[in-house]
Amino acid sequence: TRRIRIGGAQMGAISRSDSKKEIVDRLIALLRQASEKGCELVVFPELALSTFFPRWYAERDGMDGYFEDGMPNAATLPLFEEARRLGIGFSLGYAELVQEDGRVRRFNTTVLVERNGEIVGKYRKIHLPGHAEYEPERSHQHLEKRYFEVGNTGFQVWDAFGGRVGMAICNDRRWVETYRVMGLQDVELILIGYNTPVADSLSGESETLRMFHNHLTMQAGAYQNSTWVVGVAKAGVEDGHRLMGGSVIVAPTGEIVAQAMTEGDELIVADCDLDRCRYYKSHIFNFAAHRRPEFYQRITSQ
Ligand code: CDT
Repeated sequence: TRRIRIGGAQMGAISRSDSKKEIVDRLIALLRQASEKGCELVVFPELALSTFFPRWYAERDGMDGYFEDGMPNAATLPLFEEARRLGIGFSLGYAELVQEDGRVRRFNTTVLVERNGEIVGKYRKIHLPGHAEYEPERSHQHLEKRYFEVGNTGFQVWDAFGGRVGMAICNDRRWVETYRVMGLQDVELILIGYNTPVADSLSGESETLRMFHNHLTMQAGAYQNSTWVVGVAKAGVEDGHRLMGGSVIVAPTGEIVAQAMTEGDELIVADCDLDRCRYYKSHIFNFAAHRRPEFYQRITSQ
């Protein structure tokens, strides 16, 4: 078997006034807890180094203070060094500011760091939810389309941690294509961080229904592609705005094997045998034998 013990490091709220040092110290505390529990890989949330700033309207460059212009940088180096010392890998979501193609670009990004401290993968969020301009009819703004560009990395899969590892970010988890594009690359473990408001002022959906959708999408993605999925929240009340918890580790059967119970900093742990992906990949979801892509053209042509 290829068993890897994984920690999902759910974070509680980060408020606007929290310093980068305070935030990184919390990440390091979760990392040490994971190390004590024998984890080899820790999954941190989306935008784990700041409050969920897209809830506020400002100039497009007005949130640049929340962005990282290098990874690791001075603020996050202690996390990278501690992880290497402990021999634990991790994935970390953050707002990325980069000079690329001769201009400043901003992405909602996550990196995959191996146990030796090296960054082995980078993913930039593709499905950006919300809107680009202030919308007065909403009680909660969600301005990701204002502050981020659509990611340009595609959905890649890396050989890491003894398996095939992919990443996605928050709203990506609701889209079947996210999982299938990685499934077609034989993915065995998908790492997802999220920041999801408990309330949607337009739909009026209940908290229970929104949590159901959170789990439904990750469980279906795991089962239909025969892969482990680790979904980790930044949760709790950030400057008066409540984000859902419900972080989970999902087996290739679609079953939840670990789940967070709080909306604070909380580590969930599971032993994930990557060989458990094999059964469905070679039977009911044997893509080579059973897929009919000649009937799927609409998916990429429109
Ligand atoms: N961060 C993120 O992508 N959140 C979205 C909220 C959508 S409501 C506009 C999500 O899909 O969870």
